[in-house]
Amino acid sequence: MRAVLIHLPLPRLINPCAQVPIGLMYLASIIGKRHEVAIRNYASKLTYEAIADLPEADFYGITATVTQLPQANRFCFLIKEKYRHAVTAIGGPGTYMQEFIDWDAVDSVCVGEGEGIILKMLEDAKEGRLQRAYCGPEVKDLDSLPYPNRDLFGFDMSPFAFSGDTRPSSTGLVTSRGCPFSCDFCASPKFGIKVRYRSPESVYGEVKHVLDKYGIRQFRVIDDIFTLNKPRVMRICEMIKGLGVSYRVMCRTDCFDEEIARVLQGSGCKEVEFGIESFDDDVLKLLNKKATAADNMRTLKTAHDCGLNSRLLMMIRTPGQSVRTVPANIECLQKARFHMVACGYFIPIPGSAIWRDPGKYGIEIIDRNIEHYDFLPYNRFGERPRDVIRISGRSLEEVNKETEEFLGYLKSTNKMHRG
Ligand code: B12
Repeated sequence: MRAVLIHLPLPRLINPCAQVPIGLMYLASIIGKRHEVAIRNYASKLTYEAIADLPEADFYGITATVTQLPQANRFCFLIKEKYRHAVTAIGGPGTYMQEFIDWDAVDSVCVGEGEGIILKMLEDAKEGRLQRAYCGPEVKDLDSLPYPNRDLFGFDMSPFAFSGDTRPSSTGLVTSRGCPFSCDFCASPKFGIKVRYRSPESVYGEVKHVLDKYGIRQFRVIDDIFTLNKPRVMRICEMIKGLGVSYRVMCRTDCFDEEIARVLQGSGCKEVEFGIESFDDDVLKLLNKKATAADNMRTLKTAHDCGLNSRLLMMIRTPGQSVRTVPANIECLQKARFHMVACGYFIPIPGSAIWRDPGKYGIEIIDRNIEHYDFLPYNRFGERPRDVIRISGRSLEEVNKETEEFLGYLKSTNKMHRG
């Protein structure tokens, strides 16, 4: 079988090549043992360019988040237009919402992790008995997986260079999978919260392999919460600290302390992305974030004092936003020490608790067409996302005004990251 795995065009992103899909690289390692496999990175291509480039194959696998599903549907349709006998499949976090799949264009979906099921899908496709949906079992022992295939894809731009250095000089690294928290704005609880860890030895082995084989020294650790298990993080940092690598991680502000910060910094970590969301405790509580504004402030100070840059991930227009929210956010940001802030529009992610029961969160979903859902306040075309929710008791005008005020403030800090 010849399989082609596809990373879709991301035409709205300003830096479409900032991150590569490591899930596809894992799948390529598995498929490559038995079949021919290629990965196509169309992140910075337009759809017609991607289709023109697409080689002939027996099986096309696309990775998609939920908001990419309409685009993935259309892409499958275009694949079938070009190669009439092509088999198309979609995987990734989007597949939990199968009501958005266009079954005229998509032959199959994989829900869950692909490594344990992809060979069966290919086998079934070969025998002409492909099922509509497959359930990919959770990989229990992450150390048993081969390293993601980096030969077929290449590298990301530097995780620290949003000022225009787009040279491919870094790679993603997954050291754990899953998240034990259940924030009500996230769909992850729907697709499994069981956390699994790789051993520090296995992580060290992959970092060393990337260094030795490719000479790449920059990493973007894409675990949901890298710092979740403190002893393990300490051990990983201890092991990699002599390797001369630099890296960025993601975590929560209530899973962080000074000891972790010092060890991260000493082992080459340059930047931590914190899921701040808001500095308004009413908002954090309603979103079931668990962390508080005080956690946010304390942790930003700790990171700064320990020599780590902080990248803040925030949301505006969330359920619970009141007249106090934007002033509270601005006041805290004025006091906090941070390096960069990325602020997204809240959207009710299909599958999340808020999507299922918006009334409980004091909002009305006024548009359930996910083609209109966009997180980015600044995309490549300078457009603002559409209004898709209404906060009870608040007019769209006042919320839009607050949004402009907040985005205007962020812009004035010169620390705003724009996608
Ligand atoms: C890197 C990343 C990106 C990168 C690359 C995306 C990609 N396709 O990999 C970029 C920057 C492009 C990106 C963008 C977005 N992202 Co993102 N991203 C991530 C992140 C941090 C890591 C993804 C990853 O590599 N995971 C590790 C690998 C091993 O897992 P995986 O990708 O899920 O792949 C496995 C399975 O899903 C499956 N699988 C995946 N694809 C396929 C394909 C086939 C054919 C098969 C059989 C199986 C299969 O097998 C893989 C191996 O087990 C995740 C969070 C996370 N920790 O997963 C969020 C995440 C995927 N992103 C998310 C979101 C919301 C977005 C955006 C919509 C946000 C935005 N601001 O617009 C955009 C979408 C693009 C757009 N707007 O145009 C959500 C998705 C939620 C959802 N319900 O869909 C996540 C889960 C974060 C979160 N919890 O909110 N993202």
